[in-house]
Amino acid sequence: MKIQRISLILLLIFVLSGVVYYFKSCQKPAQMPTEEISLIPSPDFKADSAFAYVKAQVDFGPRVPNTKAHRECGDYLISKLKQFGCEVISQDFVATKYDGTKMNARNIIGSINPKAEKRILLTAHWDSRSIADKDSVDKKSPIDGANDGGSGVGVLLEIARSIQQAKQKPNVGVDIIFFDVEDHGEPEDYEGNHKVESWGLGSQYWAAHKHKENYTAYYGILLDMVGGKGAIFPHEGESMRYAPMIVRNVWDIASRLGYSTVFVDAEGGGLTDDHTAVNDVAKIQMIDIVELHPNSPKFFWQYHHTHGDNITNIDKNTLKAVGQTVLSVLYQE
Ligand code: AHN
Ligand code: ZN
Repeated sequence: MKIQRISLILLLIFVLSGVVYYFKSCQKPAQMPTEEISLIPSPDFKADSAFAYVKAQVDFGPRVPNTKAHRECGDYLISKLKQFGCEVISQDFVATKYDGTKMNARNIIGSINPKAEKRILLTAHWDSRSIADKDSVDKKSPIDGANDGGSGVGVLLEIARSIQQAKQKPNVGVDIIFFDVEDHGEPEDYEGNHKVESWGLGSQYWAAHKHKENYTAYYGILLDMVGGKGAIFPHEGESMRYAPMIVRNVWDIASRLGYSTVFVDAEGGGLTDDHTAVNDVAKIQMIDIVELHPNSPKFFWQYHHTHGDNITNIDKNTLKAVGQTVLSVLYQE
C-alpha cells in the first residue's frame, strides 16, 4: 500500500515535470526568435550616385572593343576604382570573336582590403553589344547598354564608394571585377544551335589567367541587367545548380530588407553568363543576379539587345534594391 502510494507520487512528479518541460520548450521560440536576429547594419546605398555612374558610362558611347568610347570608358573605370581606394589591376588581352575579329580587351580588377584572407568576388561586364539583333527596326547599330553592362558596373562602383566612405568596414575583403567582352557572342545562329562559348570571353580569360596566382574567394556574385524598371530577379537556374546556399542567403537578406517583390522566390531558368567560367574553370561558387522572365517568350529583360536598352529605361529603385542587398550581404560576413 505504502509502496503503491510512493510510486503514484513518483509517477505524478514525472508527469508534472514532463508537462512543465513541454510548456517551457513551447515558449522557447518566442524567447529566441532565431529568424529575427537582426541584420548587421550596412551603409545606405545611394541610388542617385549609382545612376550617375551608369549614365557616365553611357555618355562615352557604346563600349564596343577597338573603339575610342571603349578605351576611354575603361580608363574612367580604372580611375574611379583608384579614387575609391581600391588596389587596381588592368588585365589586358586579345579576344577572338566568333567571326574571327580580334578584340583588344581589358578585365579591370579593384580590390578592397587586399590583405584580408576571406574575400567576396563581385562582378559585372563593362563592354556593350555592338549590334541590336533583337531590335525590330535597327538591328545593325550598337546599343547603349545602359542596363546590359552599365547597371551592374554602376552598382559596383557605388558599393566601392560607400565602403570607402563608411566608418565601419565589412569584415571581408572585396574584389570587384569588371569583365570585358562578355556581350559579343553568336548572332547568326541565335535561335538554333547556341554557341554558348562565344559569350563571356573576359570571364573565360580571367578564369584561366587569374590576376593573382592561387586566387580564390569565399563566393562570388555577378550582376547582369540590374537596373530595369519594375525588374524581378527569380533564382537563376545555373546559380541554383552551382551555389543554392548562396542564392538562398542573398534572397533571404533581400527579403529582410523589404525587397521580396524584386528578389522573388521563384525559379527563373538558367543561362550561360560570366558566372559559368568562374564556377566551371576558376572553381569559385558564383551566383547571377539577372532579370529573367521564364514565363515570357522573351525570357530576358524586355529591351535586351534592343535600342530600348538606354538610360531612360533605368530605374533607381531597382539599382537601390540590388545595391543595398549586395552591400548588406558583405556586412553580414
Ligand atoms: C546567352 O545568350 C547564352 N547569354 C547571354 C548572357 C548575356 C548577354 N547577358 C547579357 N547579355
Ligand atoms: Zn547582352
